[in-house]
Amino acid sequence: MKILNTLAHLVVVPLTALCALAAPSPKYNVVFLLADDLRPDCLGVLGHSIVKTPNLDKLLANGFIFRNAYVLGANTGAVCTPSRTMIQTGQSYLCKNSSTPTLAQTVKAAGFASIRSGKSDNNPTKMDVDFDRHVDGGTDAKVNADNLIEFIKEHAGKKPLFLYFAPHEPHDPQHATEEFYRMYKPADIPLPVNFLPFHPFDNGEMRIRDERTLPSPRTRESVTGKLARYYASTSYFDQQAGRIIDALKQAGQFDNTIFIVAGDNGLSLGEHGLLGKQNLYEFGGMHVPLIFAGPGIPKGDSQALVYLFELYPTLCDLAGVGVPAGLDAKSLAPVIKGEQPKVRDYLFTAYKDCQRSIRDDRWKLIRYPLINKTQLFDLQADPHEMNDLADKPESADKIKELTALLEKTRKEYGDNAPLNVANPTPAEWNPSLVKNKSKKKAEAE
Ligand SMILES: [Ca+2]
Repeated sequence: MKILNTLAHLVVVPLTALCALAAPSPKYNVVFLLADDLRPDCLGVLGHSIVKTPNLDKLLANGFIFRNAYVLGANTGAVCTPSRTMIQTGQSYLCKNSSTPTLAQTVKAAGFASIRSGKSDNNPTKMDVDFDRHVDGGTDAKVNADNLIEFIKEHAGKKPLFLYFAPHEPHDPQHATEEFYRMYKPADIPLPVNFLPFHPFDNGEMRIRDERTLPSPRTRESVTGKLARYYASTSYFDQQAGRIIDALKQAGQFDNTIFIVAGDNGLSLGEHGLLGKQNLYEFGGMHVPLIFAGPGIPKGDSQALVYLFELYPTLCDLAGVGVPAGLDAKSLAPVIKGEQPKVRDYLFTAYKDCQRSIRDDRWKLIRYPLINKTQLFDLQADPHEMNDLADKPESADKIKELTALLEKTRKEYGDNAPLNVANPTPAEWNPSLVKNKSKKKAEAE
């Protein structure tokens, strides 16, 4: 009997190992908490001095923070759409052909019981059908959290869980409950250090919806009022995330869960006189929070340049289900595990055909082809981008170097928008120009 058992052991182990190689099953649950338009610093755990996010702060206290995470770009003012599509595909939005599996398909093939509940507008909803359950719509994070909590109760312990929480908060019109609105008084909220009443030149997107959610020129009252609502809505997001965390604890699943907390795009709230996500400043459309926490993830704080959509291969890596081949996105697991400091030397971002940017660890160049304008910032000395060095004679070599890198990179990504156009328009811009143009348009209509 002893010999037989030994032989059986010898036979069984290799077969199990082969099965594991063919279709690795998840080692952990994965919970993806995606806020809508969450700014890159807007959680207590990230050092924000005003916003209150106690549930996420506790969850992420020993998490791994990526300080320099960005959306690659957008071909539409609704930056949510390409961003969420890139999360689902792991491919750049400039990529023309993709035969690689979506995140939902990978999750399904790995054997997770999966659900997504969240906003359906500006979201690649067709890709959500591959989750076991997708409950779209709603403008209240509580409803989305309820859907996930019900799913946890049904499936916990039976299969590994993949939960994708994607509510509308804190996107405008900012939604919260009274307890959170009361927490933030506009008079107590400072203006951004780089606040301006209006943006000093035409970046190609001065009249879009987001820029018109407050009157222009901006005032202290209007901007701090919007910030108060934004913080209230972020705290409400936190409360609902806390309910999901509690449900996992009650189901005995918390310690076995990898959490990813992120925003789908950034947002200007008075910085440079801007309000939306249609610009490439650090507090603009592309810079987002990205934090991982859970088993096997050390506490960390990284300056590595990464893309948001890299969360797709990263979660596959961390959960042990294998990373699909052929993705533009790279797994960040080697950075998280301390095996390498970075996955990219520089980072490219794009907005429609009017803005392009490239940055490295220190320097950032933004190019506005349609008005033939370039900005250069030293992000180490000037993280709020208040001191444009482009016109300084000593910047010439750096501008030449970064422009060449930008040109090379945009071609690598298959980006067809040139860095120079034949007939650039005047850069001049001020709020009265918008009013006059709006009036003319209204008269024409
Ligand atoms: Ca968004």
